[in-house]
Amino acid sequence: YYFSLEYLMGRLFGNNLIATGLRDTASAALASLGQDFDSIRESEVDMGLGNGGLGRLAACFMDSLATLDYPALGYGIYYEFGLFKQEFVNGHQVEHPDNWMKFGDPWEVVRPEYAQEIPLYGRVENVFDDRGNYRPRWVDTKSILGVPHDIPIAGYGTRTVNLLRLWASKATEDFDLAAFNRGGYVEAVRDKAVGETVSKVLYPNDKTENGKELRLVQQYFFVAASLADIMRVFVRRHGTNWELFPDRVAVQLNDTHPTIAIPELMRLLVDEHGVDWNTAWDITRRTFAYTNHTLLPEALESWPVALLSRLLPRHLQIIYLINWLHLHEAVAAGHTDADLIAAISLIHEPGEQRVRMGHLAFIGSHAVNGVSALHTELMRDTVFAALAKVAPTRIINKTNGISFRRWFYEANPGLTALIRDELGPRVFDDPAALRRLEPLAQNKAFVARYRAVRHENKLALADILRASVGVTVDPDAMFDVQIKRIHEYKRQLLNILETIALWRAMRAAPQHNWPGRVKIFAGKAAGSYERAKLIIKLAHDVAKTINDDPVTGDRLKLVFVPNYSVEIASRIVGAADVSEQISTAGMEASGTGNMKLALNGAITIGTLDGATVEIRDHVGADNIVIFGLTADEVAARRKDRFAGENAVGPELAGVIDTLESGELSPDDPKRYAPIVASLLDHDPFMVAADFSAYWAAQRALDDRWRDSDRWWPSSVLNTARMGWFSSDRAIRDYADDIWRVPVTA
Ligand code: 26W
Repeated sequence: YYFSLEYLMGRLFGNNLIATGLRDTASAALASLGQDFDSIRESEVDMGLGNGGLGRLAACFMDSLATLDYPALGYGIYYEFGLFKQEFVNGHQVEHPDNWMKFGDPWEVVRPEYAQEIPLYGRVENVFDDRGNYRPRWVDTKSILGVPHDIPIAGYGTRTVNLLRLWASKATEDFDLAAFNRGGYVEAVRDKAVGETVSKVLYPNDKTENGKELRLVQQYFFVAASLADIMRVFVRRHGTNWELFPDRVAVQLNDTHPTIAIPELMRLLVDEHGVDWNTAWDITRRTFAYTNHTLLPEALESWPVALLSRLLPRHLQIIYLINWLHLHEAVAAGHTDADLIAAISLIHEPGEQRVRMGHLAFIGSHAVNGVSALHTELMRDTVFAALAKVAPTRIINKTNGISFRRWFYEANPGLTALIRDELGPRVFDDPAALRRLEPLAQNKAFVARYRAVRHENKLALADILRASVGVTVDPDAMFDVQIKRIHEYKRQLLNILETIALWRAMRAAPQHNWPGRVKIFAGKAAGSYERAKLIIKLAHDVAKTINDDPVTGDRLKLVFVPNYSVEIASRIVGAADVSEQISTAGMEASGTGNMKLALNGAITIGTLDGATVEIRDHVGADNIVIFGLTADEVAARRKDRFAGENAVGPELAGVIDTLESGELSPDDPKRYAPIVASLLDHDPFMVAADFSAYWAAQRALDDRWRDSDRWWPSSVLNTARMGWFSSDRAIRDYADDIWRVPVTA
């Protein structure tokens, strides 16, 4: 059972047809009816119930679980509104609600017979039974109803169809009885709407969610409904033989968002089913496993004790008892250092008391995993260093993967056909077989066909760019792509500043043999993230300035594709020549876009961060361009804060001149002063520190591009060597090492 607050599914039509082997049949059938497959496909609304990497990973994992015949269910929330739609007005991001189910959802199967009632608020009554045992009762609760909506997930080349079970919230009859009794009929009906608000909208932030009550209600709502559903099925099959529970049930927590499931399972076992505490704790820990997706301090969830005691009073008691036992166990094992004990406590003390959800997930799980080798190592050394002393073997690595069905076969039909021609259809059942492309990297005829496919994809993307942003680009130019959430640590700023530097250099030496470049950006900024929105505005100001410059002409363009989505990503990945993976080292947990682009043959320019480290190991150091500070070097600089070390090289100095001159923003010449200040002052994301290395790496990329006898074999080798990054491999690893679950079919 995969527990995730986000599933970024995209469209399901094409994917399900590929899974069932009916894509060509459907296409022919539609044609015989005078219908066009693509326009039918276009009419489906994207299911965008996620923010970014974490939500898309959940979707790829569902695909692999079904394909590999694992008996798995994904649990989550059936949000009425997915991630906001993005529009640019004058280069500023404007958000609009994503009313994706306005005309209904053709995939949903509603299961009202499995609805669950979820209690909230209330208080704990301290009751003791005849023998003096504590038998607390959670009373005076309000409740909401969870109604499951099942989305079928068809495995590829198998009869397995798993379910994504998403909960919609409804009001229960008694939710606002009080208002009703006071004679306030209209008020009562209006208040009933409160029950419906819980599943109304996905929170649009991918890093912080500062203690919003509704967010915690969402978390508890879906977790409590899902555990009750799991128990319903378990009891039907095995009765109340709870000791068997962890052998039949494995729950994977997608980040800390569903961590309240740990005290909830304890509550169900101890309070509702009379299991003794120690047995219940053993069952709970053997049931759960936790995946961490970020080490950014602002993204580590913690909930104020005061909020928990109001919303989930019994759970807070349980958390306190878990913590008390956990700390005593540590002391008994010889960990008596007071600092260590404070560091492993579930309760963050100074100031307002808060429950650290990462700590709770860690101690309530039998396995805790990172999502790339580097990230897992950093988990052990930083956020979970103290807990790792107490439980040294709990942290393991499971490097992310991607669904090849969606990100290769569906997104790049041209390349898929070419590979089927060369390697035969069996390659689709075994991504490792892509290796057999390696010798073809030296085969001129094959390389020419591989190039032709890319060219076709670039023509198609050029049409989309013309239609969506009104910019005409040269399909022979290098398509240089950075597509992901806008975040300072991902350093779109570094890429934009390099664009300015390149523009200046081209204008200074127009006769130089500059390769054509199209810088393609796409991605959303959280509505409240002002700096990210300023970076979007900068990209637009740069585009406006350079795109019409007759000196640079077709040789340099910047386009920002609006409203990034799974659908847009799948149009871009097959048309990319270059993949920008340039996060400040140590900050990107894994990245999965890096895998999609490299698999489709883009050459990565990147820092040694997240899974890019492993991509280098697989594709070979000659087929990737690495630059910049390493995670260790970044950490050392942060510690020493060596001032003056940020030598601003000539290219960056010129860029800063341009920013300060107001040339890019004549309507508001000081618009980018805050950006300049942060570059020159503390440079928190090491943009200035990495700038010259990045500039040099980009020029090295220019040299490679001019040498097509080097570029294209290297591109083919990227495709040939990315097989390991299939989510099938990742899911097999989870199943073998964490869930210990056999396949069913
Ligand atoms: C509390 C709000 C919140 C919401 C979402 C905090 C954190 C998140 C996610 C952890 C953000 C996320 O999507 N992380 C990404 O997860 C991907 C899948 O593992 C990784 O590839 C990315 O590197 C990581 O940033």
